[in-house]
Amino acid sequence: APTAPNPTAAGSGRNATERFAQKQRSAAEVDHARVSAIATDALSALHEVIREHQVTYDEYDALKAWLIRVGEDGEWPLFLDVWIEHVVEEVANASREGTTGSIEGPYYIPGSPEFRSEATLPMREDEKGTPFLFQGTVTDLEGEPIEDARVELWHADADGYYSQFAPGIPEWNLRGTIRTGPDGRFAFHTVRPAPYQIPTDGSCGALIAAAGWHPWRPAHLHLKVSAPGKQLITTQLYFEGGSHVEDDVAQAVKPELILRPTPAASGTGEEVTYDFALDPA
Ligand code: MBD
Ligand code: FE
Repeated sequence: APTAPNPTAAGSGRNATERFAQKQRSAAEVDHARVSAIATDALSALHEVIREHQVTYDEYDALKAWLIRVGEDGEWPLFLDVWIEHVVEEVANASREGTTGSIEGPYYIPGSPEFRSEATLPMREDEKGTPFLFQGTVTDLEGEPIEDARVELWHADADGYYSQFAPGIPEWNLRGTIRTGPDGRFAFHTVRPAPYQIPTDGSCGALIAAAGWHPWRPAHLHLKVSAPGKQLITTQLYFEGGSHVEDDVAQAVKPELILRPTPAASGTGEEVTYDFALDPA
């Protein structure tokens, strides 16, 4: 069973590591030539950095200690998704014509509560944050609406915490799945998330502090959108003018992914429309 969530780096890190281990299927067949080519080039790149910067034994030992600590903190999913995943995503989605993708990050949980067409995300009675209506249409590349598309949405709360990775938050808080109706439309009633801060008390936080970087991701929505016969797209959406939209620590912001919400027609909070176009499978 997953460890009880806890706000420390080791707490959320351990949960992310356990979640990843659960979703990871048994290893695929090994292509020795490809492993050799990639591993050789990765190691050569690192050797070149050592020469370029004249890395010392003290620095080499600091690296060893830090790598050991990343594992102890369970922060490998966080480290990889913050500093590496954006390039994997760039390569994976280079030839798509539909909606732009972005990284998944470490806090996705499959199987969130399902709704049809329009729903309020599971949230606490006194959930903090600006009420926010996020709606749109799922289409194919020709703009034809897709019925029964799945739109999965998960995001941090107004304090920047994710359910199942921080303590005291109901299990499916701010996580939900909508199946589109015949018109391809979906509408989520939620609240605006806060920016996300990488835990400062763990190994990733230690790297950030030692390098003099900042630990922030801009406020964001995470999405997975899919339909039969179409490619699933994983992406994120951001808010125009929000802090760190220009300098996301995870380098996962793209111009097409920035929302411009307006005051809601209902008179409470804000709303925005964003449409998704799915590539054929
Ligand atoms: C997040 O919320 C996130 O989306 C990513 C990519 C990395 C760390 C925290
Ligand atoms: Fe996130």
